[in-house]
Amino acid sequence: MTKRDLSITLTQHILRQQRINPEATGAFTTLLNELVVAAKLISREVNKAGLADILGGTGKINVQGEQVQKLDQFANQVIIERMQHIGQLCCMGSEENADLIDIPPQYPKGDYIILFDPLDGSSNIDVNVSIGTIFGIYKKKSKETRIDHLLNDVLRPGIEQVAAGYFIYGSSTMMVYTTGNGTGVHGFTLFPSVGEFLLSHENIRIPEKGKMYSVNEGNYPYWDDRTWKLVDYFKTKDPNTGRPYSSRYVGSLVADFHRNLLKGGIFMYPTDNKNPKKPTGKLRLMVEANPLAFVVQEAGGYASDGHGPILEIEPTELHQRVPLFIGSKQDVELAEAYISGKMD
Ligand code: FDP
Repeated sequence: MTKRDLSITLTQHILRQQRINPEATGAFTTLLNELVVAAKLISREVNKAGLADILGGTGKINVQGEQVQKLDQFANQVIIERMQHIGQLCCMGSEENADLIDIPPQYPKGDYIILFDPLDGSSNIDVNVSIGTIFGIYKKKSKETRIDHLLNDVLRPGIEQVAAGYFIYGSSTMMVYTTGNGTGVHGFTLFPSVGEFLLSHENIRIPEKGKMYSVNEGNYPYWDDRTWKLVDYFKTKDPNTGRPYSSRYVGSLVADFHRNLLKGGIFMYPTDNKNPKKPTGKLRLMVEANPLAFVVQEAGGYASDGHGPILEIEPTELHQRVPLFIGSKQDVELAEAYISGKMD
């Protein structure tokens, strides 16, 4: 991270990036700007959680089999409603919706696709712990416009994203995003009194190697031998390699990821056998792993499923789950070596 220049607003920054790209039409700028408006509305609601009747569950179960919180539902609705009318999207995909979301016929369609997790870390909403919104943006390849023909345009490796990032609703609200291709990862902090995101973290670089590991160790009995060895490695004393690492686990992916991005470290959600018939990771490839993998790669880090880059996985379904190892490059490469058996 280099300098703090609080005079640059997010909108100015997006416009500057647009000017660098001679093919840019402004469509993408419109898209990001509208997403920012949605996030400001979510941030406002998150900030008054506890005062307004917005805490707790809706009583519904989502496509992931999880309790839908009121704020989850609010965030999902706000993003869909704000984004559907801008004329730049051909469809959307949300963690909360089983199928792709169509653009209503009264609005024009465009070439972009946005996939998002409206409110990540829902189990932390009621206890005032940081939560976030994660997004990845793709450009349609085909000429299809009908929703039932667009799945192939959506099920693409994360490396094909044209932008990705997240909003974190924490001690302050921040947006971190990248458009890839060496443009860098930039962070903006929402100044509530001005209502603007201002550039606070320009060109974020993740340290090559960290001092912290983040994993839910309550899952220890459900892991395999290689995962045990990996986690034990981080806990073993060896001053030459800076071990033991410190443990930090918020249980909100965005919060754990954001800390590690700024300070260095590794976040892990390995495969577990809680469902012995189908051992799997918990996190979603399209709306969680891919966007954060795109960000971390641009910041000099790495994301792996334990066998290879997250960004190269060919998805087969919208709500596919993956094991995730993400953060400082050296730490994630080491995790990959353990999980793929190179250290056996
Ligand atoms: P949550 O279930 O609270 O929405 O994406 C799901 C997620 O949170 C991540 O934000 C978080 O990192 C992880 O699950 C926490 O899962 P565990 O409670 O199993 O550790």
